[in-house]
Amino acid sequence: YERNSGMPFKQRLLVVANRLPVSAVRRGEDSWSLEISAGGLVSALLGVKEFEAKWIGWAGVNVPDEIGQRALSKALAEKRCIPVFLDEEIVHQYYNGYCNNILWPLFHYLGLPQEDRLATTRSFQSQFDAYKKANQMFADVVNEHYEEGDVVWCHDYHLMFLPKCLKEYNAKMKVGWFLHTPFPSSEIHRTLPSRSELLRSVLAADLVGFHTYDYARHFVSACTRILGLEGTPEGVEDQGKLTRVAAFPIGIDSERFIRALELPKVQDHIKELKERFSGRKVMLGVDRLDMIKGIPQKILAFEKFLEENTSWHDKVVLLQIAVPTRTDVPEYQKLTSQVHEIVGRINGRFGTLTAVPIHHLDRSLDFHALCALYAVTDVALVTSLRDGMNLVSYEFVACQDSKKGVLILSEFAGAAQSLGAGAILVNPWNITEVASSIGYALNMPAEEREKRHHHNFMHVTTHTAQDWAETFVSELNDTIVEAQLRMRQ
Ligand code: ADQ
Repeated sequence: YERNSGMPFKQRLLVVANRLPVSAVRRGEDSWSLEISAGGLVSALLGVKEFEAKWIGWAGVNVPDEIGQRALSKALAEKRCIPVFLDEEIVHQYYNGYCNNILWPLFHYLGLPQEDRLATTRSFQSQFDAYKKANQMFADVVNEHYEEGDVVWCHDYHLMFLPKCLKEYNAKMKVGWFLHTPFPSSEIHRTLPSRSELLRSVLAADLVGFHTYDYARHFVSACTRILGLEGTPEGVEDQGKLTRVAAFPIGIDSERFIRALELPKVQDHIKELKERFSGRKVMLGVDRLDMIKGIPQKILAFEKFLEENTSWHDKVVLLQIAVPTRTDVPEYQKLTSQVHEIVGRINGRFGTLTAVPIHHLDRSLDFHALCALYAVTDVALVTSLRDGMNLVSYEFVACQDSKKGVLILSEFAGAAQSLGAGAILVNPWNITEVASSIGYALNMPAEEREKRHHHNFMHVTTHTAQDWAETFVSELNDTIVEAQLRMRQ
């Protein structure tokens, strides 16, 4: 590490997230091939020069044998990653069960699972036990690799129990926790059977961060109403111990997108797309195929727009790119068929022999193709029913500096709080309102488009992912210093 190499000292940062930022494929008994998957968090931390970051998380594969585990750990070490090995049963109960079937829908206001309520209630406790067990396994690995002075940054709803486990190992460990989803109103959180235990575990952290002030406020209210603790302007206080709670809105590595647009490969894609859709305005949706993204509602609003605006029929196309996720879960399979059915109906109704109004792709696009799509888009449609932030809206803005397209954005995405002045904000449940916003966006005069775009572009390029990570970690360091000063007083 830097501290032994004579180079300037860099603080070590242990980033703990459910998934490591790599995909691992086993090639033989003791050989693995790894590919870095550049999500938002990875690019945020790649840009942070002040810290020496290491990742701790699950590699996404079951490795039951010791030879395989040793080989994978060795290969991952070269990418500064440390694996947590989870067996299939734990993954089923902790990840598929408690995280994705209970916390994810609840935090997005979709409630606890409705179907087979009694079975859910019965399996709830075993899933929560597995959740705690998995979090303890993460804590064991963190503790094994921790060195005094390290900052430990825990991420997301998968690891709400982790701060408590870490502090039990070492009360002096600097622990921060950040939630990437919304934190719901305390009235929603209180329906969760394990509501108090989870809140108390998170409160063991020194700093707790959310994308928006609303989420932070909901969290503080949950602690005051459910746990009876005191909320202060800084956070939550429990018997003299303060947990700092604050908003840290994430951003993107905007430079990476802006630079990509100059690449010949991306320029070629742009040219092809422009030819393909010449004479038509392009509308774009890019989402994981998840209930929270409001894809059926978006497509129904587009249908209403077509119904009411016959003159636009062959002059506009909606490209909806939806990456399938959690494909083994019945609700997600149902959503896929529902979206296919609606798209088929609308294309049947409004298509001609030569053109269809909606191109729906069930797949992920590579980074360069995605940048090109963002660049040729006239109107982006982000209609999440709830979304912690929504980085697609930021990526679209970053790629639009020549076109100055319009962003239609759900008021229930965290991004509405930062891009609200430039975007057209909509209630995604109100299909009539979204349909008329589509019309407004398509007809918007150039001057208004430029003004709106300028506002958003300034925000996206000055509130980057790197700023986000640096602000969180330096706030965590300050929080610890302030706590030490308070103790001495
Ligand atoms: P997500 O729910 O995954 O993230 P989002 O913030 O939009 O949502 O990020 C998705 C990422 O995946 C973007 O970088 C986007 O480019 C990429 N992506 C999406 N669809 C794609 C496709 N079809 N092809 C290629 N790439 C695609 C969670 C929370 C969000 C929060 C982030 C970060 O749900 O609210 O903003 O974490 O905190």
